[in-house]
Amino acid sequence: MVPGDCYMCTGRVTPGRILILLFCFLCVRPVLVLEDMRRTVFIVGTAGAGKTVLTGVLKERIEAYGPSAITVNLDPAVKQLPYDPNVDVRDYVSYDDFLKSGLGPNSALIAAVDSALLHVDDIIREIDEYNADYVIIDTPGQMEVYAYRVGGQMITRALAAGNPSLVVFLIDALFFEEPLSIASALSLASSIALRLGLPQINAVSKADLLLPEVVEEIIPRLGEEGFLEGLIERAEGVNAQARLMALKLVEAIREAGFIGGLIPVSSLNVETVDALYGRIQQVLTGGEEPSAYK
Ligand SMILES: Nc1nc2c(ncn2[C@@H]2O[C@H](COP(=O)(O)OP(=O)(O)O)[C@@H](O)[C@H]2O)c(=O)[nH]1
Ligand SMILES: [Mg+2]
Repeated sequence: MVPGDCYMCTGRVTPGRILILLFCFLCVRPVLVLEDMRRTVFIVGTAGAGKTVLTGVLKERIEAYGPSAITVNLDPAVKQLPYDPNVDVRDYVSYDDFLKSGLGPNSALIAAVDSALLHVDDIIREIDEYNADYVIIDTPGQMEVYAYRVGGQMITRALAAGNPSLVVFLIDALFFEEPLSIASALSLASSIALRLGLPQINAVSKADLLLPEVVEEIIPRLGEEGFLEGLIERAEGVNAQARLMALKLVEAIREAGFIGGLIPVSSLNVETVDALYGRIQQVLTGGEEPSAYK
């Protein structure tokens, strides 16, 4: 029996798996057994984009399909959460203590997020103990404090190390009110991809607030060469300099392959969250069936 013929030890190597050398008890030869490992999903986006609400809903939807999922709150300043986090940065750092020490709200937040880095080993140990299939990470409300500071970048690297990870970047539905805002949202999304250096799914959050034509005609066509450019060229009330800048920006983002593939998500509509989960599976398993767990 040649390796691969045996039904016990046939398997493909995918990024979502680790390899363990064992002996197959049927064909009695060393084989690689494929074992699923945890997958980490960072939810990132501008303040108020819906990260926290989506974190809780995504966990529920993943579990509805069978895999186990845990949530990690990385926002030291949040007062109330709509989900019960399995791991909570507030157990390690106190935003209020930084405020009491005399720092202003922004400086206290920066200090709290940066000092979370000192506890990243404890956070990882807690995550490990759950042995969950999915780890969903809710990042601080103000994206710049997390994604654009070295502390947040290092925390991301530490939490992503050794397991398939991706970023879900939430573009608030508000950006879809006019074409120049869409261009600026896409540039924000690409700058996050540069900062965090992980595979990224760009989602338009609060999709329930989008006009039907945005969901049906604009979002699906953004990947088409010239489509967003046409919207920008026809946009009213825009000065020539801003229009030119938006067009140049779109050209650069398109060349970088970063336009298109946006997925509309509403935490109020489980079908859209399921579609996001399907996309997450696709990206993390290197193109396997999105519905592998169904
Ligand atoms: N309409 C609508 N509102 C949402 C949705 N997701 C979140 N929100 C609201 O947007 C606000 C900010 O949400 P939150 O998750 O705290 O945003 P975060 O700052 O990105 O964590 C809250 O008032 C939520 O109730 C959504 O899918 N649709
Ligand atoms: Mg939040």
